[in-house]
Amino acid sequence: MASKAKVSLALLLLSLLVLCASLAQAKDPELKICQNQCKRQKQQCERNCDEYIREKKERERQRGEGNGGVERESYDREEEREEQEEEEEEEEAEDNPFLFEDEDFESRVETDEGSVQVLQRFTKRSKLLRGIENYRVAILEADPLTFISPAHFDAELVLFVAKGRATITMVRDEERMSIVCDEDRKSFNLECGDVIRVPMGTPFYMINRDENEKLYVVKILQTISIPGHFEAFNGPGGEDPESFYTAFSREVLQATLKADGFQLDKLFHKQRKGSIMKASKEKIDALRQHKQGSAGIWPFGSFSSAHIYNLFNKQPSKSNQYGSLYEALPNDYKQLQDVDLSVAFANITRDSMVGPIYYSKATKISVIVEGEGYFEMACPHLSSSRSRGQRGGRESSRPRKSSTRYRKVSGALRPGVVFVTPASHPFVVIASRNSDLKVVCFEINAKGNIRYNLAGKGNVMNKLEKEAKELAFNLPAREVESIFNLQDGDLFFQGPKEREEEYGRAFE
Ligand SMILES: [Cu+2]
Repeated sequence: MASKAKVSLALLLLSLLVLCASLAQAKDPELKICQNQCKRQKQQCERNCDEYIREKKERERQRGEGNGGVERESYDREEEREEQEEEEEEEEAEDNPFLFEDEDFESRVETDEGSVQVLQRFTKRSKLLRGIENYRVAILEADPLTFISPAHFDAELVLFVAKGRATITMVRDEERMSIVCDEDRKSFNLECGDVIRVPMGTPFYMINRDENEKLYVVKILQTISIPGHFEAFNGPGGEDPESFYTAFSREVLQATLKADGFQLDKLFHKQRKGSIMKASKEKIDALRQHKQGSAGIWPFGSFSSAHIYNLFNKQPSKSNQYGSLYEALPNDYKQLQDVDLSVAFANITRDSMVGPIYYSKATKISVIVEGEGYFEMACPHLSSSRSRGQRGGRESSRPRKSSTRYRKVSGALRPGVVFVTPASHPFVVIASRNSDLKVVCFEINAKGNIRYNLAGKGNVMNKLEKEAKELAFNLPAREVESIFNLQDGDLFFQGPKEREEEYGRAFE
């Protein structure tokens, strides 16, 4: 009996202790912080689950039914998995691995006022896109009179304003700042056609300063610290967007900011609007750049020359009735040299086409901004059995002396679609009969890149020696020449007359 009493007494003491502890805890301001952290972790976890399901569905879609069920793996194991997948490359590539649509984007920000959609990693789709695995594409849309919260990225960023009017403000690195001038930050008013680079790690924020028009910005990111991956780091914020300050322990924050718990709670728990939010006209007016003639020269860091480059402010590099090409090459715009990128905008007139061309060393990522159409590309990497099927009756049964075969890759183009034309792959882009096709292009490995025309003026075939033509085509040179001289246009041509079938197929 005595031992039973002892046990009950011990239990009583224990529960008293627990009670005291929880009472003490209730008073402790850290409880609230801890609860908030838990809440955030839970939200993060839910987000991860959503992402996992999306990725899983995506893989299932690519591999066809009955072959799904991919386990969630850590980033470390991703590499290993990718190596295993190399074996399956051929099969995977049977689909068009060069075309990306709405479902290939994931939403990183989604508020009532706007969104940031990020295209999946290129290597997630196919190993054939390894050459551009360090690049990511993102699209920002923001309603009129909105503020996009300050953040820095662990990637180089190049923005192209496809629609609307923005102001971007970058905050400068203090050390460099003291060397060159006394400004803490610089704002640039951006218009349609502007290209601007935000150097990696630079804190920046934006506004849509237009009262009526949506802002539409196409971004390319060159990932550096974790190839193929990038993250935004929000300093200002609270619960949503979460501020990275809140990852530090409370003691550290109190000591570094010399603030008490009450002040910290106030500072980091107010914001819940997400990173794109409405802003009053007065605030927008204060945030836009008021100086005339936009930015001028801002000599900090790699910003040693002009900062904004407007594609439409100079003559197009090619233009005729069938279309125009505007380009910002690394030589034109020094900001692009470090990232080895060129940015171009092609406006293909309705019922017209650009190409066939190929780029000697640049891989081109094209984002459709407006209009409809389709593209075709010759690819030697995809399974040859398909190409035999497509070529139908023309296929001879004679044994082949060269093993390289080309498959036609094609895809329907509409706003928001992204397609990739790897270096050296010949391609054409064709606008629909009803609308001009407007395409923003990022060309990776731009330094020393050459565009080779395969038809029309200056085409490569016409540049071969007579004897080389004869030997290579096994035809008299004049016959070869008479054919390659028929088209005298330059780069942009009249589109194909009969293409209902092709067009229909591309839209399937
Ligand atoms: Cu290929």
